[in-house]
Amino acid sequence: MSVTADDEGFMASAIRLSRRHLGRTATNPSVGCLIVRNGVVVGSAVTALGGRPHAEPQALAEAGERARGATAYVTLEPCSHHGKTPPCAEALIAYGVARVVISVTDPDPRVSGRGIAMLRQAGIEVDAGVLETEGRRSLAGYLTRQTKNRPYVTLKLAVSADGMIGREGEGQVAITGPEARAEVQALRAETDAILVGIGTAIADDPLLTVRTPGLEAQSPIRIVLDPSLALPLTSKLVQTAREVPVIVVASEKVSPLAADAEGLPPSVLPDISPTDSADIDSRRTALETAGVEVVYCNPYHPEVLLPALATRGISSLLVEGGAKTARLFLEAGLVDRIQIYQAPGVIGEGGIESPLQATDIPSGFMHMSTRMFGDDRLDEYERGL
Ligand code: AOF
Ligand code: ZN
Repeated sequence: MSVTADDEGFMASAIRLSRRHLGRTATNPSVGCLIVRNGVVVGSAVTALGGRPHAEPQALAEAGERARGATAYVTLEPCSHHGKTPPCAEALIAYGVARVVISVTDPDPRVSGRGIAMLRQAGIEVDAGVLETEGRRSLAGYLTRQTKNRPYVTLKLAVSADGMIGREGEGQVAITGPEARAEVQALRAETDAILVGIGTAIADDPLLTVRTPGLEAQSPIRIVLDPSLALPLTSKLVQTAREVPVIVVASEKVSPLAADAEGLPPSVLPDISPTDSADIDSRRTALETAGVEVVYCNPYHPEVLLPALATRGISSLLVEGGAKTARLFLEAGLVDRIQIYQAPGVIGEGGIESPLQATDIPSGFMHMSTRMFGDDRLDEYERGL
């Protein structure tokens, strides 16, 4: 049997379902599964919060006897390994499913084609690669961490009509309206970690949490690139570090002068004054006492930092500011998705220029969509996975 339009329709539903637990199943991917018998969905599930149970056994349990002879639609190849749960491929076989339709094959070395082989050996018909582009987008964090050993990076910018992202010395300036801000909250909720530079952390004193009622528990880990540990103990980030984790990435070389010596352009270096190491040690102790985790890693080289974050299980990272941090990631070629909110208001005098305008998106990015949130226009650009 070949793949039909109905197959694509059910897979689209499975992908949509999988998105429900995005950012809440780490380090497992959020997978969607539908069991369909005679064109009717008789079981459906998404990977449980925390990553287990996997999607398939839950959908099969709902379908029960009706799974016999049915078709299963799964966004990721069913697992074949005995991990923390038994293999999903075995469950599909045991329930007597006749056909399995898969969007994306699993790069996990414990699975990687073995799930499909197990199903076929049991006489089950398998079609893989259905709506693969959409499936890969829904699994972007998982696939990027598995295959590139780093998180999937989204850069979000809110730009005024005159191309500014803020005003010098004024802290947080409202650029977008409430609808766009609500959408950003939803994006944070499905992301593992959110990152800002020390300049933004000091100037804006942001909280970086999810405040949407009911979704507060989905706040991402908050990360500050802070070479010389300048994050104030009175900042909102430090004050709330015991409720939502804060990681401060400090320079291994302590002094920003050392970074200068590495030949990095001033456009990516934060404005910090050199400090002596005794001072650094006492600040580290104070931050740790307040519940902040201090990690020593080169904050100027995302290509070093990102694998370290992946090793901690972070699959998706949202870079929210400021201009220097955005440039650092863009210049390293380590941005996978760009979201630009274009707002109608003008910042004018003293504006901080956006590191990126909708007219100079780096090559390799494809324009994916334009959506309106109130008066603000969101343009989304992605690179291929
Ligand atoms: C599936 N269905 O819903 C998910 C899968 O640590 P474990 O034992 O839970 O295994 C984690 C691996 O399981 C993960 O790397 C990926 O290969 C797979 N995730 N597989 O059949 C699911 N979430
Ligand atoms: Zn599984």
